This record gives sequence, structure tokens and C-alpha cells, in this order.
Amino acid sequence: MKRIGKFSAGIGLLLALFAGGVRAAEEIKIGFLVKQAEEPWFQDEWRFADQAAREKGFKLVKIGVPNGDKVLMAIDNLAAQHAQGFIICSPDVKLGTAIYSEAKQNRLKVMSVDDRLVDGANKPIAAIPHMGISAFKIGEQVGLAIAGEIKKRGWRMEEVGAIRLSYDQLPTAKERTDGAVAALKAAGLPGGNLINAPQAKTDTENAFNAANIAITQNQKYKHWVAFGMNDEAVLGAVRASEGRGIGVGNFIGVGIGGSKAAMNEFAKTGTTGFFGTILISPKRHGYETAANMYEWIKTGKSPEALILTSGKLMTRGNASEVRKEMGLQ
Ligand code: FCA
Repeated sequence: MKRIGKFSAGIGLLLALFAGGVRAAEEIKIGFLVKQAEEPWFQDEWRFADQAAREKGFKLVKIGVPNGDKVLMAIDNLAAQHAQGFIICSPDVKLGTAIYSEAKQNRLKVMSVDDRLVDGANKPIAAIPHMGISAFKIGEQVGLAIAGEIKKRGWRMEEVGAIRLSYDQLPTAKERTDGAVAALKAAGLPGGNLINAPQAKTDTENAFNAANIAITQNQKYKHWVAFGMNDEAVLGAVRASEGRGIGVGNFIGVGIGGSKAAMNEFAKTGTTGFFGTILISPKRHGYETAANMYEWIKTGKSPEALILTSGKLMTRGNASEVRKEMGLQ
């Protein structure tokens, strides 16, 4: 009897261990890696990914990855924690091949968000599902909004200096400003009035420096407009215009994003040269990518290869209405 008791206790223990093992293997853990964790857009993406995690019951691991070393460390870390997949907005899209092979080696599924990963020949890696914005189209919306406001103010196109905050090494950034340039030219802006202001990094401080140089070197213009890859870029130009004594009546900036950076600007009492922004959807980019990754891991159903989301012009006047439409309130 004693023996049997011991035996069944042993089996019981084994069964318990086995069940524990199965449970551990079943827990779904997903990484969400972003290049600029301090930027409100990425905080919003994380917030909505967290919402998906709560609703579907998986664990979300959020990691800021400001450079290539951090990216590789984060992937290793996820593998060590037995995560099954991750979503990434990489600090450099050229890390694509390294990210893809590191993910494969560790049997992690990978999807990209916002910035599409490229291979050694600068071609998008089609095997990595991606959700980004329709960059050129959204850029055109920026250009159209600026052109509409120029017309409303009765400015002569010849007298308008147009600052293009640029970060051309990132394809989505280039496409966005290309779209804005196309729309402005179609509206009659002379090509010679475009001033390229390259940012060393994609934050407001670097945009401020770039815009400052652009304004200093082109003092002949009576009016100014500015556009770039996101709100942070345009806010840099707005601050530079203020520093150089350009009145808000002579400045129109239109960004892309519509998160806290833009809302804070709209909330200011008094005027701002930040005229508007194209609101894009951190909810889709955060919630949907995380939910799609979860499905992929759980059921094997791979996400759509490429999803490009749209945007809508938001100004101080219609901000809360447009945010509500986008499910952001
Ligand atoms: C890029 C930009 C972000 C945001 C996102 C959609 O990653 O850096 O600011 O615009 O695309």
C-alpha cells in the first residue's frame, strides 16, 4: 500500500509538472518594440496594444529600442522569456535583414509597424507583414491643407518660402514630404521656393535646428509654410519661426500624427503657427497589429502582408470631433 501510495504521488507530481509545462507553453507573450518610446505617437500605440492584450488575454512586453544594439538585445530577451512573436518600429529600417534572421533563429514571428523594414538592396522585406500609413497620400493632404490656407489668407505663392523638414533615409518620411511637395506645386508654389531642411534626428530639437538654418538663409520671403514627416518636425519649425520673429499671421505649419504633441499646441491660449495636422490612427497601429500577431500565434493565420492606413485633417476647430471619429476619445 505504502509503495502504491508513493507511486501514485510520483505520478501525480509528474502530471502536475506536465500540466504546468503545457500551461507555460500556452501563455502567449508578444513584444512591442518602438524606436522612440518618448514620442507620444508610440506611447499611444503601446496604450492600444495594451488594450488588445487585456481584451484577448496575452502578455505584452514593451521595449524601447533607440539603436541597433538595443534591437538585437530586445529580441534575445524576448526569446529568453519564451515570447512567440513581436511587432517592431525599428530605429533604422536597414536593420531589416538582421531583424528577420534573428527572429527566425529564435522562432519568433515578426511584424513591422510604421516604418517598413528593407533588405540589403533597400527593398521592402515582403515576408514581414507590415502596417504603415499611406504616406504619399497623407503628405498630399498636408500640402492641400497648406495650399487651402495660403489661398484663404490671400498670399501670393511667389512670396511664400516652403520649409521641407526632411529625413530622406527613411522611405515613409520621404514619401510623406514628396506628397506634400506634389500638392503644393500643383497649387502653384514655384519649385524654387522649396527649402530643404534635413533633420539629423527625427525629434523637435533637430527639426528646430534645421528650420532655423533654412529661415536664416532665405530671408527674402514674406510668408512661410512648413511640413515634414510628423508633428514633432513641424513643431520644430514653428518654434524656429517664433524665435526669428515671424508672426503667426505669416506662418502655416501642418504636421502628421495628431497625438499629444499636436493637442498641447491646440490647447495653448493665443495663436500658434501650428495650423493643423493629419490625424492618423495609433489605435489601428497599436491594437490591430497586436491583435493580428495574437491570432497568428494562436491559430496560425498570418496577418495581411501590407496594410496602409489613412488620415484626416484636424485643426484646432474640429480636433475633438475628428478624434472621436477615429475612435480616440
Ligand atoms: C514614423 C514616425 C512617427 C509616426 C509613425 C506613423 O515612425 O517616426 O512619428 O509618424 O511613422
